[in-house]
Amino acid sequence: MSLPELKRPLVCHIPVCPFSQRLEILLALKGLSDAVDFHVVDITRPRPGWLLERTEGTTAMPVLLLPDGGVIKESLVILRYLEEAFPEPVIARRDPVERAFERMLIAHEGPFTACGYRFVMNRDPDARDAHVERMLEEFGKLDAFLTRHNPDGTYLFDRFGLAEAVFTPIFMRFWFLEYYEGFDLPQTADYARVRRWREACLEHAHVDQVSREEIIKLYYDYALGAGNGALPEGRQVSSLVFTPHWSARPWPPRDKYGRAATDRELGLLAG
Ligand code: GAZ
Repeated sequence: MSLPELKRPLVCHIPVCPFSQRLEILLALKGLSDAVDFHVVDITRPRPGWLLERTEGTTAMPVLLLPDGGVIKESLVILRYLEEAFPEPVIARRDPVERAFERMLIAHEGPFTACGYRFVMNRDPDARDAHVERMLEEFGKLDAFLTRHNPDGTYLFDRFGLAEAVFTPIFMRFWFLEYYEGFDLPQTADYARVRRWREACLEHAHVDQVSREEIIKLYYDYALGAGNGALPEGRQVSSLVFTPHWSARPWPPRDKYGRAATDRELGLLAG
């Protein structure tokens, strides 16, 4: 396929990618899901030529293609662009100080995401405890920030806003830590504030673009240390493929440190 002439901005994305779910959540909050078109890219195959031409060779998704030829990369930048290009209803904070606090919390997302990502991809059982500790440290930082800025509230401010759109997809991906690592936040006062935030984020009406089952099944290869559509040893088909559809596949084994499941056991062979 070649790129048709665009009438509206086009987001090229990988379904189930947390970075593109942020954009979907923001548009849903605004009631503007139709303002932007989405084009699905298969992460297990090489990117189409028309896309590489527009991105000048970079492969990370999401990218936003503008009708005038412009290209916007990086989910947080695209998020900001959408907030400003479609200003009503406002989702990000307007007050300069509140905006700064919002951005400070959002600045935690990189280390937070990377920490969970390294944890799920770890292959060394002896390193597990250290990963748990680092993950709790990251949750602890979020707890401290929320406690400082809104001790009695649920969200960072009075409602689900930009920071929540940024973090919720990551909280959802971290269901894989619960499934493959048996990791969850301890039920202690130390994490009560971030737990309350996370629960409200996960229950919000506009975050239903992906399900827990889809995440667990598609991210199996991450749990084996193979990210971004790479193939674990001995396998022919990535757990991130579109067909067979995830809903038709069995749940993967929880034990990521034991024997890895085969393509057949994972329901990845068509027919
Ligand atoms: N900083 C970029 C942004 O837009 O915010 C990151 C974009 C990105 O890494 N996109 C990935 C990609 O396109 C797909 S989503 N990779 C292919 C390529 O060619 O670069 C899941 C995670 C995670 C990190 C990444 C992903 C994921 O840690 O789904 O949870 C397992 C990749 C939480």
